[in-house]
Amino acid sequence: MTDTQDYHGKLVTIERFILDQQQAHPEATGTLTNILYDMALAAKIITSKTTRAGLAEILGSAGEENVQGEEVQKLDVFAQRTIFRLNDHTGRLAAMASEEEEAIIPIPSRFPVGPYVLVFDPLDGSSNIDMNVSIGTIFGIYRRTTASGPGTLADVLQPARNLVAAGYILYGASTMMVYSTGNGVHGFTLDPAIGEFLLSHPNIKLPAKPKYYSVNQGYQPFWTAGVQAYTEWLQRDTPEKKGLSLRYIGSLVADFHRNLLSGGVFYYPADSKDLKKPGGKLRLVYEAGPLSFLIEQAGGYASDGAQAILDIVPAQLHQRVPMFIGNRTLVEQAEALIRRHDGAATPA
Ligand code: AHM
Ligand code: MG
Repeated sequence: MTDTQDYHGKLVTIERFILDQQQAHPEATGTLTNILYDMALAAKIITSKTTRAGLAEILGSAGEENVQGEEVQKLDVFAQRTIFRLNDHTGRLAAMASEEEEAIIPIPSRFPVGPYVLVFDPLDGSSNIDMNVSIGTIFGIYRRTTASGPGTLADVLQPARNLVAAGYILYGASTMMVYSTGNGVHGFTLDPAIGEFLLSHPNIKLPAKPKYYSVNQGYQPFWTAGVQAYTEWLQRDTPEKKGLSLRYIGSLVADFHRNLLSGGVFYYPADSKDLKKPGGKLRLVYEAGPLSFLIEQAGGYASDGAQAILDIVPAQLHQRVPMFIGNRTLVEQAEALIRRHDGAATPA
């Protein structure tokens, strides 16, 4: 196990940190390490575009389009292609799956396949881009379950408890990459002057005293009685906590990151607003699953209102799931109030 205390006061790049973690596991082949490096590189490349988002059209119409003969790409498409291209040829993955693609993404047949699968949301919260609000990338890495050949959907449809690594990249005032390989949650901040991620948040643990609750309260009329009661409970002083303040950015990575550092709960419950989305909005495989893995590593808990999200076996790639994620006491209270007010079968 890496003793993150060793790093106190030292300049530690993400490469060194990941390598040190690998060296604590003599049986490791380095394959997982290299996938994480590739995600860090993807983060730098995507950052170079997201920080110029407002300029894309100006630059495009000023000549970029003519010179390159192609249209300025939408940033989410750019992020998707960046992650795909960095990972398609390395021989480390058997398949990928992304929010941007309907089916799983095979490794092109001219390249070798490897032992892992990568699931990702290349640019979550992309409706915020035009307003210069933080956005993020979410990813998870599984060991494939099939023995050989091209990866299959079955390799991807695993419960998040099977994740061997998960993380996110936050494109905010700084770019951060936060990840876990099941040995704590560690955060790195990109120093744009040197182009390196430096260890800034070793071994993140949720603060015991939560500060915030995060939900789109505009949907309150469409919530179940259980979710209404839960929200009222969060707002009140109770023996477990002081009444919480509301913070909601509407960008999952940014909301999650803030609550991870401050303590609190984020929820996107099932509601009756859109009957086509009975499971809420968020996706199990590449949004809720990886973040649930991280929150447990930070001492918290994630639930769909009835059970641990980590235990849900996905039936479909783009399946939606209600999500309550944060400090364990807060999430367990959501389960209790939903059970009491909505009955055991809800909310999915
Ligand atoms: P997206 O995957 O289409 O970007 O949507 C996901 C986003 C999350 O980042 C955020 O938590 C949620 O949608 C916000 O939804 P709403 O506007 O309904 O509150
Ligand atoms: Mg998304």
